[in-house]
Amino acid sequence: MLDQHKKKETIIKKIENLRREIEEHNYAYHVLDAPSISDAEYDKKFQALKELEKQHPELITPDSPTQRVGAKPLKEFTQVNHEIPMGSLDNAFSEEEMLAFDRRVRQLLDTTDEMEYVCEPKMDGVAVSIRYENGLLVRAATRGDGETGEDITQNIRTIKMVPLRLRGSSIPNIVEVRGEVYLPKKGFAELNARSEARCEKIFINPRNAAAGSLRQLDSAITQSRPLAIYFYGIGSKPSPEIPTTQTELLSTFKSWGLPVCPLTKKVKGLAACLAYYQSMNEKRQQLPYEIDGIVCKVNSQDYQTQLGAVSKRPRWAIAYKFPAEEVETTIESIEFQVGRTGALTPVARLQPVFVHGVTISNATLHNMDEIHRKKIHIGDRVMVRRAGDVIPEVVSVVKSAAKTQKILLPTHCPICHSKVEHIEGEAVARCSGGLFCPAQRKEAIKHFASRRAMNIEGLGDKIIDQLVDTKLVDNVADLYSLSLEQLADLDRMGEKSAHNILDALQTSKKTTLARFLFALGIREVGEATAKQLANHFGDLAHVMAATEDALQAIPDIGPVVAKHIMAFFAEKHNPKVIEKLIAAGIHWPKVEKKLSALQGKTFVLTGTLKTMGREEAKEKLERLGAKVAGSVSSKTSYVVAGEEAGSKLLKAQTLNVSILNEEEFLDILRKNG
Ligand code: 5U1
Repeated sequence: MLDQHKKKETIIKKIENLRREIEEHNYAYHVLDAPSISDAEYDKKFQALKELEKQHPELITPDSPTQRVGAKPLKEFTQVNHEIPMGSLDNAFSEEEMLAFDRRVRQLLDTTDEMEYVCEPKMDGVAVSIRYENGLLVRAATRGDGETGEDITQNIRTIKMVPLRLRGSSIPNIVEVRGEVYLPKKGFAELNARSEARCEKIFINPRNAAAGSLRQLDSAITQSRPLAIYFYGIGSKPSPEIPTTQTELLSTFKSWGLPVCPLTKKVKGLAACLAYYQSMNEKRQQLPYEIDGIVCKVNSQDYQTQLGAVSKRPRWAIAYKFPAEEVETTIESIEFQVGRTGALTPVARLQPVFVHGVTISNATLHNMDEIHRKKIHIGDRVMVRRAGDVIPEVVSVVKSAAKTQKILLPTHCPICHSKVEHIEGEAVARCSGGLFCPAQRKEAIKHFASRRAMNIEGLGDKIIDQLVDTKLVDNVADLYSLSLEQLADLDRMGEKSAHNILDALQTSKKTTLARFLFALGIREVGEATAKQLANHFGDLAHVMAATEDALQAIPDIGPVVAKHIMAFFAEKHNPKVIEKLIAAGIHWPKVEKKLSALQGKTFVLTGTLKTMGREEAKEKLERLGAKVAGSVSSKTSYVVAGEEAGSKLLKAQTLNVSILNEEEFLDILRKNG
């Protein structure tokens, strides 16, 4: 018995030692950037640990390096509310804008001293927030809309650079750390090469590839992508108190085992920030990862607190973006693409050019007016611009083709041959085929299935093209009656992928009214308008029956959008498709109508408020449904009068409009917030 006990003790010790050693090597490799053993030796230790754990599964702990993958694929991601919202950064694109930033910072802090800044490369990746409790990684979430993200814990655990347990002795009980997950250039090129060989989706840039990898329901797929991370911020107020400067915060991160970008630099004054920007712009081609600018932060956290934030954008930090990349190439031909609403977009097919790891072979020409304005012809040498996620565009002609060929707008749709309509005064020409046009049908279905709409995972563009071409799907409702055999028979589809799509279709049936309205693809109804429609009317029947006046009562909806909405529901075909979708099982929770007491009220702000700026006050009021006007009239509900209020206050008194002082105004915000 005693012998048995001793044996077990030895095994426990062995396992603990192996884990400690592996963690040490991970730390040396990822945080200190100083590998301490060869890959082969590392693998040997890892396999030894795996073997011991296999023999003694009762000794497996969640922070063991072997436990990065293993959880079952998820059905869907759950939502996470960020205790402290995940803000975003203001952008600067010129030295003048950086000058204005520095001036504003010093003005607000009432100092003429040069400011101490920390400059960091701006990783072109995906922001995440990771929570550690008593040192153990317990949850990871995407940024989402800043307030609510998605729980991607399983996927974050697969990234070797993310410690499953924090190191060191001074770890807060609870701490949320924020950083950027990215895909190094080499990993991106390898991933795309693999995808191409398997005829799978090619990612347009490393950021999209990183985002796509984090959005996998099966963490084994995420693990196969060589994701990396750098940490840069904190998302909770940990106790004991953490450091008082950004540089100290980053050093503390390193001591906890969290990797921090080694190119981060503390500098004094704006000129040094600008020099850092220049040096990064020169270095970026050689870096192993994509950066799209630098981030400049006020170092002192005391100052950061004093400066605060406006609309979740800290006033103490700014992203100084690199200019868009431009390359020269030749236009080989021009085609017209037909979009969801029938809009014809001229697209230039280019002699392929390679920019920062991405091959560009198409660029948008926007519309015919642009072609004429820029004097573009087939065969021209042109400059093409690629900026972030947007589709590359032709900027200008460098050298005209020897023999120019005029580009003409087709009179008939290149896809369905319906007449092309060009309404006087509108830049866009449209195919008049409506849903008869396969291109419009395909685009409508792609939009319906897209992530922010019905989020039908795996139903990619190529599959939708095939479904429409083979006439299996005519409208979005047909998606829900597809069979396993029909899907499995498509090109490059196996039974497993077909199963996954059926599962995703099933999952998509549980949605929200706002998503459903957005998914319908009504012209000019984006996500924000769809949300407003859902909140305002509360149910689908009321949206469908709304009059033009009722629609225009919503702040963002003017006569044009109202007409598009009415026209959509008046088209005989559309209510029938909606009926079929509901019959197929699409449902959503009842919408709690969020009619604020301030809905329909008009405010005018005058004078200086002590507690917030004019913009902030305006935004707070608008978020509560109020309108903010620039001048007082008899229709004004309230005038908020700060210090040194002037003529607007006098006018309010003359017109007998209710006047609020700052205290009363704050009270209204509190009661309705
Ligand atoms: N490097 C870096 N990226 N980045 C992004 N730092 C950084 N800081 C951010 C964001 C959104 O936000 C903090 C300033 C709150």
